[in-house]
Amino acid sequence: MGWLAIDVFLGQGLKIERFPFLVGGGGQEAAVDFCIKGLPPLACTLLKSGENLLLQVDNPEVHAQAEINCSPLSSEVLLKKNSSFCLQAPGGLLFLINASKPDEWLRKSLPLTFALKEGGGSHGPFNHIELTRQLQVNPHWTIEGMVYISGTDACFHASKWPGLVHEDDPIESLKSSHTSGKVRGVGEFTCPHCGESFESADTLSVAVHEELRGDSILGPDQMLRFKATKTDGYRPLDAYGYPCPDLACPHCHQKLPPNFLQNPGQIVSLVGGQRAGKSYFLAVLTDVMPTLLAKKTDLRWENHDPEGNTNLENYKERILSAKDANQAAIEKTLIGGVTYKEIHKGGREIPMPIPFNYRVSRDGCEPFVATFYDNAGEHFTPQESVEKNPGSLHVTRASALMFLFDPLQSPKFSRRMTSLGVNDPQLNQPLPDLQEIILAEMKNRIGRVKNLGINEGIDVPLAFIVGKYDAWCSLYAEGTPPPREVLRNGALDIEAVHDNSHVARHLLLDICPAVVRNAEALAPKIMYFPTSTFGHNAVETSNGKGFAPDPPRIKPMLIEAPFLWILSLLRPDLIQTC
Ligand SMILES: Nc1nc2c(ncn2[C@@H]2O[C@H](COP(=O)(O)OP(=O)(O)O)[C@@H](O)[C@H]2O)c(=O)[nH]1
Ligand SMILES: [Mg+2]
Repeated sequence: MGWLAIDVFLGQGLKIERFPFLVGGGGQEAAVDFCIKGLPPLACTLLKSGENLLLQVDNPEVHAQAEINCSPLSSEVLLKKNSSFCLQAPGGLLFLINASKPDEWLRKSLPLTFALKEGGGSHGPFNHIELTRQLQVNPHWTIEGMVYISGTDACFHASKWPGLVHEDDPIESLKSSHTSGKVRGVGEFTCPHCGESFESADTLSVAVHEELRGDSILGPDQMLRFKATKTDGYRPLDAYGYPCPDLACPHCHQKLPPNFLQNPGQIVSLVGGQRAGKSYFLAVLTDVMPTLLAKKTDLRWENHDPEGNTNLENYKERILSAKDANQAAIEKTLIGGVTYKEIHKGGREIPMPIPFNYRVSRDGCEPFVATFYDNAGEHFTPQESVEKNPGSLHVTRASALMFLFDPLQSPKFSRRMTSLGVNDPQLNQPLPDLQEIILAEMKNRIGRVKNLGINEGIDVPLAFIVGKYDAWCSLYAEGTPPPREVLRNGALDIEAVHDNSHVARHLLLDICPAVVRNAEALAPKIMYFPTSTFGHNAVETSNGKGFAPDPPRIKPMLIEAPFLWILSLLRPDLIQTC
């Protein structure tokens, strides 16, 4: 057995091995055995009394204000063995505990975690940053709450928590910004979940030990997010000494993708109207890329964040393992559907699209991490204001855009198809064609954030995908050669890309020229890509879920081309052009 003295706020502790044991702020006025900055130079003395401790407070100023486990203090208190105490003195908190294995206790229990009790409720556990944050956002807890050191009876009044600083004192709040866990909302990194910025030093760690379940933002089932103060040399340690490899955003507390600080990834935004085919496109793209790149190039396509990508991977499994179109029909991506998640942002919960991260790499090269989002189409329309629903703001941070145009929604395309006798089951669906509006709105949103002039285009590449080629291919004039393969000898055949683009653009200019003009005004660096996700006409389901592919017949056509073109621009060292 042995007694330990711990600075509650900093989470640093010491075995009490010699007596008398002096505790205080120290400095020139008093040499102390244990220093807690902020306390008067000498705050208390500890003497041995058998296995108990005798706590003496001689300083009248400390005596008048101090409390022990939330009760007033007499000048001498006997601290009985097998127990724990929190001495709250002006300027600091001292925790004393009698532990059976003091060294092990220090190793496993620091930094401390806390439970907050107020009214009938109990909250936490919190680490010291979380406790500060909780008291800031729930000021009434500061008045009524008592804070218990987790796993013990030691407690203090929440109002005495040293992390609470007066906001009107700029120097104090600056000094404390390091320990209070406040994040400024600026920094070189942007969270792929909530879109808020932060510095690498602001990231939180995700606790591993089961006892550390419960997070102030994510709820009681999730592991605690905490600001790490100890590491095992390269990984942060949680309060139980377990290494914690995962990092979380300091704003929304969502887990960041692996290696985020070394390689935060680049956003490739997929934009398009409702029912354009975005969800199928993303699911099938992530399915074909690993095999295609392995077969035709020396590149690897890997699932960069298996945990974060779960929903998209499940989605994909469901389509591709389906026996027929009825099973393969996927729900329309609703704001709030499976590719969305409620994210804590600006003090409320907002549905935001989940970032899906995939990685392209080759030995000896820095991998390219692409972040995709599967937005609901209505997120891109002007009615859905970004202020209220910021789920589409990733387009303003994107390194590249993919606009998925659905010719079957364009009345002009439908008329042309009908006049040529092309009869696709998806024609004449009662959907308003909002695609021109969406393109104009993209320009608006990006322009506002990037401060672009009215005639100024964005400087990121735009892959204009003309989807569902299976349905409209017969609109190409007689004798037009079919789109060409874009991978040749392990490289991107840029001539084939240009040829395919030229033919598709020509057709669009002929049928719906305003769309071409809008797209080119948005992004001068543009290329057109005829693709088909299914490679065959969609089948009408018999269960009323609309249209779907016939899974065994899925044979995508050129679905890889837009991404490979983008890759060749963003990372010419990874994929060469020929
Ligand atoms: N013919 C055809 N239909 C497709 C293709 N890709 C998607 N669709 C159909 O387009 C509709 C909308 O697809 P979905 O991916 O849900 O669109 P989203 O709203 O943009 O996510 C569905 O009925 C799909 O069956 C394709 O390559 N060819
Ligand atoms: Mg969708």
